Amino acid sequence: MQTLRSSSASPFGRKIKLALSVLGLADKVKVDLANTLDPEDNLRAQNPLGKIPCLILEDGNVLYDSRVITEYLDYMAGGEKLFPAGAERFDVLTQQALADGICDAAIQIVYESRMRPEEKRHQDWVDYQQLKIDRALTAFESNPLPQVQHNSPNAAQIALACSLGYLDLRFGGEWRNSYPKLVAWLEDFASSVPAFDKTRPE
Ligand SMILES: N[C@@H](CCC(=O)N[C@@H](CS)C(=O)NCC(=O)O)C(=O)O
Repeated sequence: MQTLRSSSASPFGRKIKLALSVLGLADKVKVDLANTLDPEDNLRAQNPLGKIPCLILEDGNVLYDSRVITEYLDYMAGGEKLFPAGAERFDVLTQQALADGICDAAIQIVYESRMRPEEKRHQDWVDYQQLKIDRALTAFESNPLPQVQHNSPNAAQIALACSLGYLDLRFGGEWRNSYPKLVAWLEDFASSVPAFDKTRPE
């Protein structure tokens, strides 16, 4: 049995849970909750960066980060399920990077208030990160990803759904006021991919 180190709220971990579900691999992996802030958690021995998700294989080898794990799961499922073949693959990889970048920036904003005492917080830095999110959402709004057919999203669609879900979780879904096409896209994603609702953070 393989082990996924993750948390309930991690959007990057959620990507892996979705990938496992749509690829039919969920019963091959158990989830072991990780606490990234706890120095006693052996996560830091598994991934020196101390980040989740990471996947512990049966032979003890450890894979991280979420993009590497996604590639690995696609390989385990026979390939070309989450990434298309040929030149199109690079479009999906780039869209995946843009979608993940939304979460990278959102997490910086969350950590600014979680990790720093109030007097050390830097609003310019928060604004700088927020603009990354705004530009990425604008790009997806004006050039929407295709809708998902029959529970078979690609890696970029999974990443975008998880990033939007994280914005809902941490920022009260404020993005919904400005990006109507993305709101409709996410609704459609949720109805095509049952694991999206099942992996909603508590
Ligand atoms: N690029 C990484 C990002 C992972 C990431 O930032 N994970 C967060 C939780 S969602 C984390 O582990 N944060 C703890 C830390 O940065 O120390 C991936 O795609 O897996």
